[in-house]
Amino acid sequence: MSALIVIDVQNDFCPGGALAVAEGDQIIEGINALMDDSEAVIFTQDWHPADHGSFASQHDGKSPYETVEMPYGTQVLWPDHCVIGSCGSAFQPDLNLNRAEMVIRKGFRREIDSYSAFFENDHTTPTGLDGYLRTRGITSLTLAGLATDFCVAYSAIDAAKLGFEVTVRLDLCRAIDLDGSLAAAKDQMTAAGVTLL
Ligand code: VGL
Ligand code: ZN
Repeated sequence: MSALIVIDVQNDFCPGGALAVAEGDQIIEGINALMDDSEAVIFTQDWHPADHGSFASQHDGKSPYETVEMPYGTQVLWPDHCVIGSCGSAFQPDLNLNRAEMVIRKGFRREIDSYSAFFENDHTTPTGLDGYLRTRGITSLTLAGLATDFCVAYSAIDAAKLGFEVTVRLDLCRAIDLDGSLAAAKDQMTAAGVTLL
């Protein structure tokens, strides 16, 4: 059985949002259409407390897109985004939510960020999605959403490492692309055995 995983198609990642991804809204029609061909549909939602450690605002003297060392490694600092319950954290209103069988929220612990739908950024703390998919007999995944080079890539690589057959629909993703991060993410996904379409 296969599933479509729609990654973080939220207001803050779309034009006008706090961490807007260029053309982030232009993938939504295609994602809605792809749901019609999908056996199961799962959404992820970036979901941060207002004092989340990935926010530059929580680090004196730091600006967005600088980095800090966290106990789990280097962390990019972001503008405040996807604050729990805010309008920015809501799904972009054009996204069809009717097919959502599961919404997995991530990044809700103040002290750790979570790009991947499977593990937080320590690569150890599970979100529970692996168990959910296995329990449902889902072995093949198609990923689409935002952002290609962060949450989509981290999710795709973790999924491939966990043994899922993974395809990323690059035409239905858009990237942040900090310092060549899109090219690096594509190389890492390919190396992990992810099919890029
Ligand atoms: C994301 C940066 C911070 C993403 C989430 O969805 O790719 N990027 N939080
Ligand atoms: Zn985030």
